Amino acid sequence: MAKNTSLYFRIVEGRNLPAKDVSGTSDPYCIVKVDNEVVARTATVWKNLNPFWGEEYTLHLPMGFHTLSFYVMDEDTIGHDDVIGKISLSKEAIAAQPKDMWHCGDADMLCSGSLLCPNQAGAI
Ligand SMILES: [Ca+2]
Repeated sequence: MAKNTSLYFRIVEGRNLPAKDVSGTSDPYCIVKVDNEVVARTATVWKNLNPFWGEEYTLHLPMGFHTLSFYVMDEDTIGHDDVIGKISLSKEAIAAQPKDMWHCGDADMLCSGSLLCPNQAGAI
């Protein structure tokens, strides 16, 4: 059986996001990608530049994954959604430097996470 790594994290909130709509606001949500696969999506907070998501996830990651990426997106009812900010973290970076806040381009995004390996004691 293949070894898996579990990642627990919370996507808490965004702060002072840039406005992407002509109305002077944005409709932010987050997506999470492992390599190029979307594995999680938060709810959209409509017309809010300081959105609170407060969502928790536990992902089962293949041992061979390379990067975990967070995107803050602006949902649009017409046309393509815009990217507000993005951050990519390597497996090594997540293991070595657990952070309370990850900066996403222009956006401050408050997340916390820990990478857990079930075959070892505690977090790696
Ligand atoms: Ca929008």
